[in-house]
Amino acid sequence: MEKALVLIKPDATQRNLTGAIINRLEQAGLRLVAIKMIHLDKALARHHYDIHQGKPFFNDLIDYITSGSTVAAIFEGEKAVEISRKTAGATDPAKAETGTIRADFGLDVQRNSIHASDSPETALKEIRLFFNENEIFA
Ligand code: 3AN
Repeated sequence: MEKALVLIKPDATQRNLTGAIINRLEQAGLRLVAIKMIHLDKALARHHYDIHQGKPFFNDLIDYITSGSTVAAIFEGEKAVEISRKTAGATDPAKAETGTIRADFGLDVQRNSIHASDSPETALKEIRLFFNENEIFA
């Protein structure tokens, strides 16, 4: 069964949207198999967003994602990656389809409420970064 890593970002945890976001992913047919609330440190944030190193928004992105609490979760299901990204919507909330998490809850391209793994391979790497084996339920 495929797994996807989801991060409910500080803009969403601060606005009490954690439950609503989890609910949308569950309603999309995915099953929650791991969850924790953390405060990312800069090293973990830089590692997670490694592919954006050198981009103009990188430092702001690191400051933002380390600015408050984040909920890290793993959702499982057939096509979990595709379904979680579809439920999340486009990166820019202004361009995201109505009814998606980012369209409904996102504030701007940085504070877009959710991260969802972009491929099954990335998901495995991201899951290893945020979770130990014994924190993941079958
Ligand atoms: P997605 O999360 O939709 O896969 P990515 O991987 O392109 O999007 O971007 C990762 C994160 O970097 C985004 N969720 C957003 O917070 C931030 N980001 C991407 N593009 C921009 C941008 N042009 N300006 C500011 N932040 C950005």
